[in-house]
Amino acid sequence: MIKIIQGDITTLAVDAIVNAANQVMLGGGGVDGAIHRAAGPELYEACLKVPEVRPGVRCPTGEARITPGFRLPAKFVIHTVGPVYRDGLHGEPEKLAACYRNSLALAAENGCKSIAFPCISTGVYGYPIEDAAKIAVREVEDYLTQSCREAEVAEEESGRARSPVSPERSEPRKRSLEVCAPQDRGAVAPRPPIEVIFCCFSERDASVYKRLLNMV
Ligand code: AR6
Repeated sequence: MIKIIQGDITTLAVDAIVNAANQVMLGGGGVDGAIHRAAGPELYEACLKVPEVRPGVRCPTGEARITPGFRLPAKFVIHTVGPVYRDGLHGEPEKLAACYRNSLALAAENGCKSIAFPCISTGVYGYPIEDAAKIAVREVEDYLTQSCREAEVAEEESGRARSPVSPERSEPRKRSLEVCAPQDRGAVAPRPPIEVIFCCFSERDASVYKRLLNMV
């Protein structure tokens, strides 16, 4: 399920809020500063403990790291680093998409059932809101569609295990499984369903998301 909220992400009682951080991951301005202030100095200490992948880089652009939320109502903070926007032709769309995908994957790995995203990269990093929101919506919708398919397949598989199908029924069932899960997922567990909130600071940003999601 997708929701749009206009307001301050630090007030949301969800399992995880996403921080639009920088590579050093030790705080900054914008939503990053607001999250560090609300979470308290423990968040800074926790970020310091995230290992550097190279000097001055705890989280490369497009990747994500997780810490507790400390004094926030949210259980976790997922820190991700969006791209600095140049002209959209220097890998920015791919990097921004990776932020959403990696944050959702990290939330799922940590058992989160709800996650709130700010409009990553659209402040100091200058990504045009219309373009950034399209990417955000696409990635979240893809993720939710995929997790829904995986849940259907898991249910079908457990149903089959409970009541073995007769040979004449097995063919159509197999075909429907193929429709649901075109790629070979092996024994990977289905992704748990997750509620996704787009938390927009401004009314204008919220209206962009509402239009993209046909909520106006
Ligand atoms: N709740 C929700 N959204 C917010 C809040 C808040 N409390 N405060 C700001 N926003 P930005 P970036 C919105 O600049 O562009 C930092 O210094 C804001 O209106 O925070 O990814 C980091 O340390 C905008 O829509 O992040 C990095 O150096 C969105 O959050 C750099 O900025 C993102 O704006 C990251 O830049």
